[in-house]
Amino acid sequence: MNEDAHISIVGLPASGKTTYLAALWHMVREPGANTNLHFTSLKTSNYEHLNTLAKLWRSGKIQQRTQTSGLRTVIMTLGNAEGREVEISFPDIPGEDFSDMWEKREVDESVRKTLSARDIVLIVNGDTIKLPAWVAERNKMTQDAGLPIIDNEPVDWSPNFSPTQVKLVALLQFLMSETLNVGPRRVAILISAWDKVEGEQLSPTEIMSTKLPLLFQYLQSGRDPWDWEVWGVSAQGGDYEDPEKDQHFAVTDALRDLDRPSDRIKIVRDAAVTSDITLPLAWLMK
Ligand SMILES: Nc1nc2c(ncn2[C@@H]2O[C@H](COP(=O)(O)OP(=O)(O)OP(=O)(O)O)[C@@H](O)[C@H]2O)c(=O)[nH]1
Ligand SMILES: [Mg+2]
Repeated sequence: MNEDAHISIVGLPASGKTTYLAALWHMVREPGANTNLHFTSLKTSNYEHLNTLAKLWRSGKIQQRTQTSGLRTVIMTLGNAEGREVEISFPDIPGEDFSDMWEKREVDESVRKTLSARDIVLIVNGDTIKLPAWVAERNKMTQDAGLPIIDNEPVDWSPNFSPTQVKLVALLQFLMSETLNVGPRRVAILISAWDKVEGEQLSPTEIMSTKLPLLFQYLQSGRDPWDWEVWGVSAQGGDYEDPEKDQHFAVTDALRDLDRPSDRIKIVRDAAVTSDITLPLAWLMK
């Protein structure tokens, strides 16, 4: 195996990492599914854990938050038609560890190892992008709407209040830093929950340039030598129900009614739409 072919999946809390894994695991094993990459072997983790994730995904239930570290890192090997293989790590760390890295400037040994894989999939939840908010702008909107401006108590600033794109750029800069010293790298940016943003009729690149302009400009300027590409990814096809809240959505029913669960998946790159969830991984292998 080409020892360079190693991909890590990273993303902030609730960005969609576990959901992507669940859908990927289902799809690379679904009989008759037509994917660029096929399943070869599991290096770490057990089938039972992955099957539980995929079962939840098929039944239209959201995944539990990834709580603890160190128990269930998944390392999966996928292969392409030319017989090349790639090792993909889904580090078993909650998204908070990625935020902490930036907020506290701390990175523990297992995370460091994960981040040293040359190729990265960075998942960004398109539905929960935290935009920069200006108090003056908010006050003007309130005023324009004819509402009284309420003087709220000042709140102490915390790094956690920062816009999503600030955290992501800091994360990518860290990945390029001398601390890791990996050299030129490739990153596939997946804007997840694409079903929630596709109504805006913008391409994934356009969503990135309008909602995450700092991230877009950082990558486009070539300040750090990233080879990058953006996809819109709907790993669910729509909202799933939270089993803890006893929810029932018509949209989830419609998704469950599809003949093949993989038909829920949508992978968008420019104008091209497919259900092959392995495409961004195949691009990273090129
Ligand atoms: N509508 C929609 N929601 C999605 C999609 N993918 C993920 N989500 C939602 O995004 C939320 C977070 O998904 P997870 O997969 O648990 O995210 P995570 O990155 O593993 O989160 P942590 O483990 O907590 O860091 C859940 O509520 C998902 O249902 C999608 O394709 N469509
Ligand atoms: Mg998770």
